[in-house]
Amino acid sequence: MTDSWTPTACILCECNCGLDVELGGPDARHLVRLRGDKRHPGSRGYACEKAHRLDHYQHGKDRLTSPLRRRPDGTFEAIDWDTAIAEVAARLTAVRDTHGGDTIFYYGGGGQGNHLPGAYATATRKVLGSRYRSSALAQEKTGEFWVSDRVMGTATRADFEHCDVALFLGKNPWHSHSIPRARVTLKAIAADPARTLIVVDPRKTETAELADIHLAVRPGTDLFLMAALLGLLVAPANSARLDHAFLDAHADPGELALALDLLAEIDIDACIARTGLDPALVHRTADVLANAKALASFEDLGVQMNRDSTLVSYLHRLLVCLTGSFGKPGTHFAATTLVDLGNGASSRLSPVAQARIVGGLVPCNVIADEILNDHPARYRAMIVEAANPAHSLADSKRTRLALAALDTLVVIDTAMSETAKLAHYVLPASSQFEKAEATFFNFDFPENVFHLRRRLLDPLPGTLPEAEIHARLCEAMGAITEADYAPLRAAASQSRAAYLGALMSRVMPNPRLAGLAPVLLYRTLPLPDDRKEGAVVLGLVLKAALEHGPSLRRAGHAPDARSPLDLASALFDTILDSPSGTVFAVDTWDEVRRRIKTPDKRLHLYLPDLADALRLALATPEAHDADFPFVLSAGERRSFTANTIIRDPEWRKKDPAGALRIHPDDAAPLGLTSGDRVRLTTRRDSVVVPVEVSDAMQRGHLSLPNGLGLGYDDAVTGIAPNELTDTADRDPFVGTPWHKRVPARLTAVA
Ligand SMILES: Nc1nc2c(c(=O)[nH]1)N[C@H]1C(S)=C(S)[C@@H](COP(=O)(O)OP(=O)(O)OC[C@H]3O[C@@H](n4cnc5c(=O)[nH]c(N)nc54)[C@H](O)[C@@H]3O)O[C@H]1N2
Ligand SMILES: Nc1nc2c(c(=O)[nH]1)N[C@H]1C(S)=C(S)[C@@H](COP(=O)(O)OP(=O)(O)OC[C@H]3O[C@@H](n4cnc5c(=O)[nH]c(N)nc54)[C@H](O)[C@@H]3O)O[C@H]1N2
Ligand code: SF4
Ligand SMILES: [Mo]
Repeated sequence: MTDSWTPTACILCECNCGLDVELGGPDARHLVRLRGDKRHPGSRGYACEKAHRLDHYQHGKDRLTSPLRRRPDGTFEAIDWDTAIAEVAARLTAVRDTHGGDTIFYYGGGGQGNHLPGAYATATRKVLGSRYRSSALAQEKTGEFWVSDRVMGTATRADFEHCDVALFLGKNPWHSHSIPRARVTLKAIAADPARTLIVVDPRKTETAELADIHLAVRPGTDLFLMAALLGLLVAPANSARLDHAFLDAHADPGELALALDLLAEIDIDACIARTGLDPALVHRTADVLANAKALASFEDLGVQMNRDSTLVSYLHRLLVCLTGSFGKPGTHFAATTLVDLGNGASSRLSPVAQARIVGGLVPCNVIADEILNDHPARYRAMIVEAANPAHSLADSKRTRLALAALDTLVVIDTAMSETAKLAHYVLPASSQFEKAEATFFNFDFPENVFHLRRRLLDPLPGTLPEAEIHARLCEAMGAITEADYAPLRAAASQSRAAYLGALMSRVMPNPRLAGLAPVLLYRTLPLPDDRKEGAVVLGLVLKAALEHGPSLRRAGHAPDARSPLDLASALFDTILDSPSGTVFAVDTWDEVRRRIKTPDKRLHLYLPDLADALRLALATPEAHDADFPFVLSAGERRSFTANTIIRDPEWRKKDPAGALRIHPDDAAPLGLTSGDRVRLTTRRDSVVVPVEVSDAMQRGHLSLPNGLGLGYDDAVTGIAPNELTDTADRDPFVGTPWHKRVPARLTAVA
């Protein structure tokens, strides 16, 4: 039993707030007290209510403690690690040798708190020749990535701490966070009469309660709102409102003219009518946006998992550019990254469904289509790591069919997830407190933070960190031998400089070894036990030192470093020696303005395919489906939801059953009061769920929480949202799901 506080981080959302933890309980393995870590340079002591419940993650009853192999009758038998690694290696190489590496699909790689597994998995995938992959980002951000890449050559985040106008489009940061110290920042904006908080959400969310302007659009009409706002912004009387200096400096002039023509065509009144909003409020909002000195904006799932999502992303991008909201304090920036999580469009298509791959990710909604057919290029095997697609992909019933149709499904997880239950092999990972871990959600600005958390506890017996699992798999497949390790080990015994030299001269120029670098580093770089899995970070830091030298140098870790190698080495040492995280890059707004990375360094504001689709969408009348009069938002973030990271329902201090939220006028005809149950039916399923009658909802709009419906202790709590969704409901450009727009109906339960 120790009574000292040890630094770590929260793993429940992408903010990864620094935490101090006090261990206690049996074997001192429980996270008994938790508080925000003031030394963490990003979160600076901030933490929300969820962090206090992390022991429910560490001590879930369904933690896995042995590799499992599926028997022909569908039950599992425990096997030892040597057998598991040998058999998984043999089965995956057999698939590769028979059908080609392209038929081995990789899903996941990390969740909200752990991205090192995905980094190590690149070695295993390289050996297998597996090129197709996906993750949850292809359920949310790929439309925004695709548009941002075409318009600006980069994705952006925004500086809410210094903006005078903040716009949240389909986002409830009070609960979902995603910006550092969200509640502090939101309250500061709300309290300052000189700053304006604008929230676009059909619900009166906690964030909307704080807002100066709440635009409670009719669900799914954000495209019309954005069109109206942009139409107002470019109206001839208002053209002084555009940031002409910014546009003259950066935009392609011909395309700017075309974009302005496109926006000038918009029938503003008709668009406003579609949103159900008071026209005066929309006009006032346009005035606020036009007069903003610094606009920070964030689009999220309310629009990204909704119809017209990519078109909304396009109009949002136009708003950012036309108002010059890029490259100055309080606006958008492109951060220095250690790993580019999803930037970059690509011209690749998925092999069977021929769906557009953005940021290297196959659209989640076509994964089942890629498997359930007899096409020779169909995926035959799948590795799922730190993700739960049988629960998180649209249409769980179809996902289960697809996973069952695979020759081999290998799941690497800490717990017996819905996906693990379907696997041929389950490989038990050590928890995020039982190994060194980190994420690449590093979006702070101007000081960007990286936190390599140290191992807090010994691995639960029977489990292994992913780094070890991938190293063993690569070795078992015969892809790496002692002969590959020996020169690196020899160099390591001399000095860090010799080691980096060996990496640069022996590993990087050799395509076979370069692909295996994560495992080579893990096996040969001498590190303290509690930081071992951080080895791959040296490779990432080296790459960053080569690409972003000035930003890294400004962080001051190696003021005298002469070469990128010295810089990388010094920064890596700082990372190892900073248990609460460290600032790894410092940027300037001048530098940001140089990060318009389209091939000609210009903003491309007119995207012809999206412009045509916009014209069509604005001219298409609203369709009504009498069978499904309600719009169900399937997957709201609430006070105690965190995807499927914590499976024990006891962790949720509020809303234990995960109620369906409904407006009083919709509840009354069915005789419903809070706590009553109702039957909810969609095209894919029919379930019975308790309701919470709430004035925050709009009529006709229903909302279910995200991450419920998990099996635990032989019981299932709440509704798994994707039993209700349909893969066909997806964006036509990038295949993102319409989880916030599920056609539904309600009937009384006898
Ligand atoms: N507590 C908690 N926090 C989380 C997570 C979690 O599971 N729990 N998950 C993390 C993850 S993975 C992500 S991606 C983020 C997501 O963060 P958010 O995008 O903020 O999360 P949601 O609650 O799913 O959706 C946001 C809002 O969209 C609104 N919405 C629904 N329909 C529409 C519509 O038609 N138009 C508009 N404008 N809005 C609409 C909903 O009412 C909701 O308030 O949260 C992260 N943070
Ligand atoms: N209907 C609907 N569906 C949605 C959403 C929605 O709003 N509505 N939201 C979508 C979004 S935005 C997201 S981000 C996804 C989230 O869904 P997924 O990306 O599938 O991820 P998680 O639910 O976070 O699952 C994480 C898994 O990692 C495991 N795990 C935890 N720690 C470790 C570890 O250290 N190592 C390993 N190997 N495994 C570990 C957990 O046990 C769990 O099984 O869901 C998406 N699905
Ligand atoms: S859930 Fe997110 S905001 Fe809350 S403490 Fe954890 S990382 Fe921070
Ligand atoms: Mo997400």
